[in-house]
Amino acid sequence: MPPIAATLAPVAGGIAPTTGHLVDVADLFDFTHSRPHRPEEPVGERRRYRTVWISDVHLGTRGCNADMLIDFLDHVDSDTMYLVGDIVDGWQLKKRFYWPAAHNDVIWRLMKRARRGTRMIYIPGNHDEMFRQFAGLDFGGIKIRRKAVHETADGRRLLVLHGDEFDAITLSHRWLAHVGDAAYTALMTLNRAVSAVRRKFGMPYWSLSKHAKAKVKNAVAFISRFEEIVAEAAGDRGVDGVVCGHIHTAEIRDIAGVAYYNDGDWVEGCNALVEHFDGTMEILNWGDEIARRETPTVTALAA
Ligand SMILES: [Mn+2]
Repeated sequence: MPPIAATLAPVAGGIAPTTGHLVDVADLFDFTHSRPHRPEEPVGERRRYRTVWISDVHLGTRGCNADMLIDFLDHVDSDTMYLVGDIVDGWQLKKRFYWPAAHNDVIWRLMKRARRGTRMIYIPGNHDEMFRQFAGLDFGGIKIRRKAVHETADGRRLLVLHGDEFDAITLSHRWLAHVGDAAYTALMTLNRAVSAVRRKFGMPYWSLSKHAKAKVKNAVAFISRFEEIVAEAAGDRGVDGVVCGHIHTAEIRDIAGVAYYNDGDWVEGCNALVEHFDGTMEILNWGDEIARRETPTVTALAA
């Protein structure tokens, strides 16, 4: 597998033909002439927001719910979009190369968005830290930054960052982060098995890991400690709030006068954080949205 940075070099010869399930990384960065493997869904009018934040997509891992994210991107549009880190999982890709066509399709849609005129800001996280070296640069219309300050429609200033900056404080030992990572990967495998069985029986998407995590006292303590530390750091910088990802737990919470927002993830929750045109913030749960769309209404049943 070539190092990720090597794939940034422009590729001569256009689109590499795709064979089988995995695709050539080469055609990842040629978006001018390429088409997605799954065509964009022709939705009449995309739902529009002022701002959308997503993070922790973990492309390059089996845990990534790329199909649900593709569905989200085909139904939702915004003036500004922040990619708040861990979009590509370089850690996992280094161990084992995994890149199905759907993962290319996600990147294709993000690049397309930038070309359509959406203001795109990408803040790499710890799993895609190899892109941090490009902070300050623009890449296909996507601005790569270490952090950003977003001004809401109602005039509040929000610090936007991934959140791994606080691992040193929230996790007393660095190796714990790696043990946590291994345990997490194992849990995700189990999560996929449960999801597959549920799909077979026509049951809606339900995250085992999300529910397991909520039941574990330590995880709950870790999450609230993380939220408090991030909010406190944002307060010290004089902003009104903070938007982050990293812990895969979507949340909107006031912490001592600082607005804490976490946009969740696309491994367990399939969440996005959105800002309406009046500055109101909301967490979207895309699994619920799909279920609602696919459930026949009472009137349709009566007809
Ligand atoms: Mn992270």
